[in-house]
Amino acid sequence: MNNLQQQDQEIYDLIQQEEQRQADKIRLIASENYVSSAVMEATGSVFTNKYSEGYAGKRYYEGQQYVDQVELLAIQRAKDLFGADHVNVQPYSGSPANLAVYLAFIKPGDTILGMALPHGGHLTHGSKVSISGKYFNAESYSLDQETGTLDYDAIRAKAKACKPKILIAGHSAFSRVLDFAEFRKIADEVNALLLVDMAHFAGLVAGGAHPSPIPYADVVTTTTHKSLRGPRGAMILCKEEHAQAIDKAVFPGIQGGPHNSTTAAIAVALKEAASPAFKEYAAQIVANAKTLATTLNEQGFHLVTGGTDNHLLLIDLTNKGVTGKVAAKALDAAGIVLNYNAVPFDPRKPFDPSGVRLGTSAVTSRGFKEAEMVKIGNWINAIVSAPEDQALQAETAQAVKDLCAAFPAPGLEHLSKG
Ligand code: DSN
Repeated sequence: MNNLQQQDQEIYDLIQQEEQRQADKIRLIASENYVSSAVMEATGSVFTNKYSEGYAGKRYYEGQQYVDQVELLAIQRAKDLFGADHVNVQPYSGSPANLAVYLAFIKPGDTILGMALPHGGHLTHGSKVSISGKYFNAESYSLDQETGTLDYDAIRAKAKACKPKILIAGHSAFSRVLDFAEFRKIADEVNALLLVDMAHFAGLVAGGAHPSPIPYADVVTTTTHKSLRGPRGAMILCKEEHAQAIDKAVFPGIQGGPHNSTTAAIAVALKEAASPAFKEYAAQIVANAKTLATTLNEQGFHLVTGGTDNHLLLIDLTNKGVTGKVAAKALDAAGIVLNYNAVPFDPRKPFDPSGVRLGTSAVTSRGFKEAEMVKIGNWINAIVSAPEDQALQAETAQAVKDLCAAFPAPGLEHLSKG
């Protein structure tokens, strides 16, 4: 980054510091990852200079000889990887992708039904503070208070009562596999379109470590940067009959020109995700999450749903006498980065909730396996048990740094040589 350093020392320095932070910390934010150097290079390529409103072969600007090829490659790779009829790779991220689905199929005031935000759903699935809850009649289903899991009979009853035009399955803080066949049945019973938002677990689906929603859903949205390990972007995958409606909704419905450098990087990530190594990666993400869950269970932590089937864990810290925010800040000081998170039926406010959320996609990318998960679980227990102990935090941060040095993160190998 010689040019950047010469031109803008401040931003250069901040990038160096962020690189070092990502190299030295145990990153457990469930929606984050480390992209490969190849994905990073495509993200920073000259395709950032190009405008391309429209779709391959039907653009509103000339000079698309190479952009069209990039976009078609990304689309073909996504279709092959997920077995989808049609794919749109242009959404800027997950929120515009979901908004495009609403624009394609419903009108303001129509009813949508999704998982409640405090129960693990996403803002864009109908939260009252998001456009999805302001422009549409957003109804929600909750988790069962006893088990912390989904009660499909209750979802069915809710759907029959509110008759949604779109039934949404998907989450950003739920640690179990969804029963897509059951969601399909419910959608059919109430004549709703089934939208699955697989943003969190797309990488697991790609690697065969999670059931695929593609055979069941009318439309599937996903970001590309979480477990799928690509650049910040999104895709919409759908049945052929919905292709035109989806494409029109993305452009010109809510977006202008696609971010072509992102499209190039999505194509690279999809090629990586089709490799045998990615299958191993996806399986290891789940194995790591299960080991971390077991370690934390043994230390008396209360995991919502009792454990995990995917990359994610949600811990209710109430029995530990610590709030999510206090725990998250203490852990960050100890080199373990995660986010505080509401738990189902949380009596506390979202900005200072009772829980924390953890995910294993990023640490698995740097090669951590079960043994490292046990260490992490033990460190989390020690820090959460004494959140004011700054000496312990400093000592743990050094131990975390030493461990990270032995497992160079993709793209940051030059910083982790122990
Ligand atoms: N903000 C993302 C997450 O952390 O899950 C979802 O969009």
